[in-house]
Amino acid sequence: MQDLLTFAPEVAEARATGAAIVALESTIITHGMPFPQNVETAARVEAEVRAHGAVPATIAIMGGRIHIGLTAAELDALGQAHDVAKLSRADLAACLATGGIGATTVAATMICAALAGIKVFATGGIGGVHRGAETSFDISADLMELAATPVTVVAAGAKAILDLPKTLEVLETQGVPVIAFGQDDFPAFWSRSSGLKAPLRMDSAAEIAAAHRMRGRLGLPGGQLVANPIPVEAEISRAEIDPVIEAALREAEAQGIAAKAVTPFLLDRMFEMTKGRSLDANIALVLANARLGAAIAKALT
Ligand code: PSU
Repeated sequence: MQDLLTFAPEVAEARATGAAIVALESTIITHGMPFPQNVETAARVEAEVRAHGAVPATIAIMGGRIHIGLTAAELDALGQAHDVAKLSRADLAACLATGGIGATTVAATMICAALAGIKVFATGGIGGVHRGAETSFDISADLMELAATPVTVVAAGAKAILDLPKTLEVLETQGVPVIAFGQDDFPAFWSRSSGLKAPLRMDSAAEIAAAHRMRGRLGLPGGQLVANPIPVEAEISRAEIDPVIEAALREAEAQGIAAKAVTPFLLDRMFEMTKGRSLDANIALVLANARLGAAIAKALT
């Protein structure tokens, strides 16, 4: 297995010394944000992890290998590359076997992080049950991965473009602990509250780390979803963002956008409709998740 993994020098050193490591995904770079903000944000998120006492490991697939940590040049190349595959559990092995270049979603990043022995992963928002899933059956593989792979994922909830009540239902069915951080409500990505109560609440990184360890002791497979609300100053209220989401969803439907293309299409249209505000909020929440991820990773060492 180790011959499939390429560790960046700082990640290799952190592994050797037992330092805290936080995994970061690459789909947010290739399919979640426009260039150049994607590359700038990726570098800022890595810096934020370092500033809070952990080592960042951005994960991507290149040249038939799983890269655990990218150099600045690799990050820049990935951020500008076209035709990067968006990889989930279903297509990770095929991309590795054929030597393609692939960005890892939440699901694929969890798989790679677990292979590398990394317990904590910070991102923006997980995929979930799409609106209209009762007919489209579009449910992100991220939810099933959280049930299968022992990584604690820090996100600002699930993206509000989704059906959040159904997303919480599937997570419950799959036995995934959903922990709101510092509040009772499940956050809604751009907004601090979805209006739905989260199943669990914790107020410290130490508690989250203890719960992660306890799942291991019980032999329960799967990870945890830590739902960290966007910082107050960066929030876009639900009243403001909901009509934008509705408009973007109508366009996606009219244009017949389906499957993996849905989330990138919606994020891109919302960026245009909010004149960049949705992206500013997205950047702020990822940075906040990087900080909390570093604190949890440190508590786990
Ligand atoms: N977080 C963000 N932006 C993103 C994503 C997360 O702030 O673009 C990506 C993650 O990689 C997640 C994916 O796994 O969106 C969900 O895609 P889908 O809905 O197609 O499963």
